[in-house]
Amino acid sequence: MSKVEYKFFLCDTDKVYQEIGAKVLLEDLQKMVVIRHLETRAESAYQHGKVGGFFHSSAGQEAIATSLVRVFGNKHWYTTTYRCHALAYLLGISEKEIMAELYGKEVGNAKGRGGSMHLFSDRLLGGLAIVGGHIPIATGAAFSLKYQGRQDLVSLCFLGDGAVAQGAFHESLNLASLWNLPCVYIIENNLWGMGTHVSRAICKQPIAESFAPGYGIKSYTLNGMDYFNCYAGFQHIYREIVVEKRPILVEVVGERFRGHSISDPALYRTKGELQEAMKKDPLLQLRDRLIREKALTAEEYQKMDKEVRERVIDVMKYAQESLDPNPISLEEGVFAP
Ligand SMILES: Cc1ncc(C[n+]2csc(CCOP(=O)(O)OP(=O)(O)O)c2C)c(N)n1
Repeated sequence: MSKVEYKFFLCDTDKVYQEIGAKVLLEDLQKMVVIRHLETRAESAYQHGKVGGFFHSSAGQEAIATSLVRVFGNKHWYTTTYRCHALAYLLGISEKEIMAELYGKEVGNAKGRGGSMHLFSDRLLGGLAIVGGHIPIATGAAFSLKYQGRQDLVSLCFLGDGAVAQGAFHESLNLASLWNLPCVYIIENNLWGMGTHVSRAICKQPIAESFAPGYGIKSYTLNGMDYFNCYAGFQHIYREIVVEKRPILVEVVGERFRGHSISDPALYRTKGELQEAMKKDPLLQLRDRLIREKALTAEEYQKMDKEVRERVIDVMKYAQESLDPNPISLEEGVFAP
C-alpha cells in the first residue's frame, strides 16, 4: 500500500484551544467518553445475545462528529450511514433511547424496529444502511433548503470512503455543483471498507482533493484523530458555505479501532498496525491536552470516566428491563402504497 500524502487543514492548535475554551472542550471530551462507553458496553451486550442485527462501532472516529456538531449545532439536516450511534447521541438522542433501540425495545429510538443502524431524530434523516444510498437523500435535503429559501441552513452528509465508489456519490456531487446546493459531504476515511483497504477500492487519493475539482467544488482534508484540526476545519467550512452556498467535499482521515462490524475480527490488519493507530486515540489526545493545560487532572478524568461507565451500565439495565414491542403493533408505521 503506497503512502498517501495528506495536506491537512492548517491550523494553530493553541489558538483554537483558546478560542473554544476549556469548559466547552471538557464537555466535548465527556461526550466522546459517553460514546466510547455506550459502544463498548453495547458490544458486550451483543456478545451476550441481548442485541441483535448488525452493530458498527465508531471507536477511534469520535472526534469527527463531536467537533462537527459543536461547530454547526443541531438545527441543520444531518444524514449518515449505519455507523450512526455517535451522531444520534450528539444530536440529542438520549443514551437510554439508543440503548433501548439496540435491545429492540418499545421505548427505543425507533420503537425497537430499526436497531443499531437506523437511529434518527427530527434533524437526523437516518442512520441509513445502503452504502451510498443516503447521499442523494442529503442532496435532496440541500435542494429543499434552497427551494424554501432557508439561507441559514445546510445539509450535512457523512459517508465512508467505500461509498465514494458508488454512482450515487458522483451523481449527487454533479447535481449539487450544478444547482449550487448547500451540502457538505464529509467522507470519514477510516482506511477500510469492510476488509478492503481504501487503496484497493478508490482509484485516486487523497479522495476529496482528487475528486472535487472534477465537480468544480472546493475540498478540505482534516485529521480525524485530532479534535482541534477537525474543529478548525469545520468552522472554516461552516463560514464558507453560508456565504458561498456551494457544496463542499471534505475528507476526514482517521482509523477505526474495531472491526467493520461486530462480526469482523479485522484480521486484515496486524496487531502492530492497530496499536500504532490507537496511540493516536483522539479521545486520549484531547484528555492529555486538557491535563497539560491544567484544565483537568488525571483523577478528575478517572472519576468522570467511572461515572459515565456506571451510568451506561444503568442504561443497559433500563434497556434490559423495558418491554418488547407488542406483536399486535407489528404493522404500525409500515408504509405500503
Ligand atoms: C449498496 C451496498 N453494497 C454493499 C453493502 C455491504 N456493505 C456494508 S458496509 C460496506 C463497506 C462500506 O465502507 P465505507 O463506506 O468505507 O464505510 P465504513 O464502514 O468504513 O464506515 C459494505 C460493502 C451495503 N450495505 N450496501
